[in-house]
Amino acid sequence: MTNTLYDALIAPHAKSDATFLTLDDGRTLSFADFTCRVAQLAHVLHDAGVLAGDRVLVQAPKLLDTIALYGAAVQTGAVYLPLNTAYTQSELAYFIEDAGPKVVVCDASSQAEVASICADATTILTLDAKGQGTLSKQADAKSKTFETVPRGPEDLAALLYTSGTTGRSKGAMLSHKNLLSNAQSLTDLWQISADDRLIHALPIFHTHGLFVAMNTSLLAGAQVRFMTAFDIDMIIAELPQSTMLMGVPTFYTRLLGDARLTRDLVANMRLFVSGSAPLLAETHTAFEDRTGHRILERYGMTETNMITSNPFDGDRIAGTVGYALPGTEVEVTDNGTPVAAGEIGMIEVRGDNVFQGYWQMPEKTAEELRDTGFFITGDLGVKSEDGRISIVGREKDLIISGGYNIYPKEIEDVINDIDGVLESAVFGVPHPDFGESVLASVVLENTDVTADAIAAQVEPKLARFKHPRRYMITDALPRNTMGKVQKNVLRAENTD
Ligand code: MLC
Ligand code: AMP
Repeated sequence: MTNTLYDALIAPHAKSDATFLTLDDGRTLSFADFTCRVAQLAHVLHDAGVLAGDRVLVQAPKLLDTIALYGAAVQTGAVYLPLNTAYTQSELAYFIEDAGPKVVVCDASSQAEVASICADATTILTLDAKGQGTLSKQADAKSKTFETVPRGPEDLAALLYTSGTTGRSKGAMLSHKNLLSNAQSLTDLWQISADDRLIHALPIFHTHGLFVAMNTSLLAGAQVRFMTAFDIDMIIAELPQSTMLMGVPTFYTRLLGDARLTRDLVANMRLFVSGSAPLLAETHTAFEDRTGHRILERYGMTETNMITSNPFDGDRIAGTVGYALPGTEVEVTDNGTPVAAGEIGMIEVRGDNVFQGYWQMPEKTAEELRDTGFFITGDLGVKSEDGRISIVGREKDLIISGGYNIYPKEIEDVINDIDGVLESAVFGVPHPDFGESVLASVVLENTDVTADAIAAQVEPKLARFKHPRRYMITDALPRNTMGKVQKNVLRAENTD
């Protein structure tokens, strides 16, 4: 019996004593230890009645059991659904209602609220920041072997929610083949091997930290220094004995802001990868000047996994995201028709990496995924004569702050619902640490609602990183002759 992802990522290492994970407290786990923990957690899921295709929703801190639970979900044939720990209870309620999970893993403080939302057949398990809770406790008592549930390449392995320009989050359905094919391409291209040691400081509820970082490490049998959160002191301490770092641009601007980052410190490193948001050319250049390393920038999306990468051997050009990954086609189009080299168009992508559609949203899927298999990314780009892609803008109204995607529409909907608010426009402005940050311009009805009162009503509804840093009360929003709000005017008139 086969299980596409489990057989490729976990089973081959089941008897390996080689170190896999090193945790913040200094504990190390071999690949064999990890496989045993995955099996124990798989028993917990199985005993909760999880069957192939059932969703396992996880809002938990970045811990050994959280990443082992990903493996356990794969081993039981379930669909892993990780969520940002910053999401509020009202955001969490939406995901539970939409995905209908069989198991929810959350902090004990959310348990009662989660229970009030879930269907009766859902099992709720807890996991707190110290690794304590019913999930771990139950797992400790289980057998360290589990009979893997068969799953094929087309079966779903994960459901990752991504907000949309219409305001409602959409669950991107990712199959075993989507994830494995991308991990294989990246591992080959970046020459990841059992000799590598990756500094892992990204969250594991998004594509970058979960799939790009963990799937490639598992596939290659590489070591992972698994950090609970981004911590500049820890990263500086780990650089001398590591070989790879994967980060969002904020990682690199923060490292550059630290005088301890020197050529000597990174003498053992062989690869720095950046993605999830645009890396400024000046960051790329400053990093090379300081360390001698040219950061390798790649481009991806939740729906498509990784799409392009700068070459490992060859020119890593600042301000470009490189070439289509092997097995992935990238076109730059005008309404689906490829434009000439050097012309701006919509980036579209096709390949085994492209998702299966949005969970229970066939009309949204049809809008973004063409019958030909090409996915319309919403990013605007240019392709050079030799196929190198540069991203030049976004057609979608999206703010990327520290690598987190923030859709203005979602925030505008919450602000517009407040009594006394007529309308609002949420937009991004440049920010030195996060790349972009969020501001809101608000028009009131005939009332004297204050900016503070608006902030107080937004806060419980949306995760902290989405909160506008400032609310500007204004008489009217700037509009063009078609009546469309001109966010470029708002961006030009305001700074963080
Ligand atoms: C934290 N805060 C943010 C923020 N991160 N605000 C805006 N944008 C962000 N990204 C706020 C917190 O709410 C808090 O607010 C304060 O900053 C400090 O929180 P923190 O947790 O201590 O922050 P820090 O550890 O410094 O986090 C910054 C960060 C983190 C850059 C390390 O945001 C991060 O890990 N980003 C990576 C996101 C990621 O993995 N993206 C990949 C998506 S996949 P206050 O006010 O309470 O103090 C994808 C596809 C692809 O895009 O191509 O990869
Ligand atoms: P997400 O929906 O969280 O998966 O974010 C995907 C979006 O992040 C893409 O559509 C791009 O807009 C953006 N993105 C990812 N990588 C890069 C990059 N290297 N440069 C610019 N934008 C990027």
